[in-house]
Amino acid sequence: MDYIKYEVNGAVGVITIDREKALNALNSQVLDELSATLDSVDLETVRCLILTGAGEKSFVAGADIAEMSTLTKAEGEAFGKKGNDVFRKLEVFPIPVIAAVNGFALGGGCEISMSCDIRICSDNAIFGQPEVGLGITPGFGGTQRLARLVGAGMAKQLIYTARNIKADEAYRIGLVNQVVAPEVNEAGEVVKSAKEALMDAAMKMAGGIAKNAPIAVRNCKKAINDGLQVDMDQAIVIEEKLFGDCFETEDQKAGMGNFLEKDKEKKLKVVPFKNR
Ligand code: DAK
Repeated sequence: MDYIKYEVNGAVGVITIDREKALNALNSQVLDELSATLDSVDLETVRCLILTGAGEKSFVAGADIAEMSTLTKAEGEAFGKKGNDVFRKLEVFPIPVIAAVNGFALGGGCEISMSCDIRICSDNAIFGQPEVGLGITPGFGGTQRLARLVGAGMAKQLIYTARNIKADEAYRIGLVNQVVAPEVNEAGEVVKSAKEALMDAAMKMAGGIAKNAPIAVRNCKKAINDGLQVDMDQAIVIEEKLFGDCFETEDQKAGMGNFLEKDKEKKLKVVPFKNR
């Protein structure tokens, strides 16, 4: 792989988009490599993924404008489909994916972060959908996912004006779950850079998710994702089925058994998930 790094740290996998010279912009090769990396994740052992960009300056500065600039209509559609397929793969990936957004998350960068379950960002992060300034619409799901995350009115304002927003505003409108500042000592010296502090926070959150019952966590992701696509009557049925699916698993027996034993010290016994 030229542009994607994948490391596993215990039950947490970290995918890094590593094309720093172009601020990690998404070209076809990056998208192909990201797709192949997701296919290679060992779901028997990895329980949460973190997606980030290489360096301190940029998460992903968008789709690759140089590559897109000469596309025909048909090629543009094919490029859009390539991106949408990978983004959708992330969105419905069986385990949670946390976007650790370091710096610019513009256009396709904002869109890929929105395909993840949770976004946390460094305090220097910048989000935006600048496409209308480039003569195109957001093409990797931005019109759909931004509206679902922050509401139609705010999404329309951000997309029509192509205005970039800083981390604090992204937090205020609910686009990100957490903003992480660099760590400074009493003398005001930076002891942990924005990126290091961000990755620590992402690892901490991922570790917290990974220690919970994996079948239950997966079923929660599916229930939320699938339930949001249908009306409440159907959504409740989706939840019932996924709730029922947790029973008779070792996780459920151990988790409830431990509680009933009143053994507070005993940790939930989490068994490796078996693909079904
Ligand atoms: N694509 C290609 N290269 C990029 C890039 C991008 N999006 N962003 C930055 N780079 C490259 C720069 O060209 C530069 O390369 P060199 O000149 O050094 O070779 C290098 O990264 C460093 O960038 P700058 O020199 O510009 O760095 P600055 O600090 O001055 O500025 C910046 C940082 C993030 C403000 C600036 O680079 C910038 O404005 N970048 C573009 C941001 C942007 O507009 N992103 C949205 C792209 S549009 C669709 C499918 C997908 C999409 C739409 C439709 N369908 C097929 C329907 C998605 C669209 C987008 O994502």
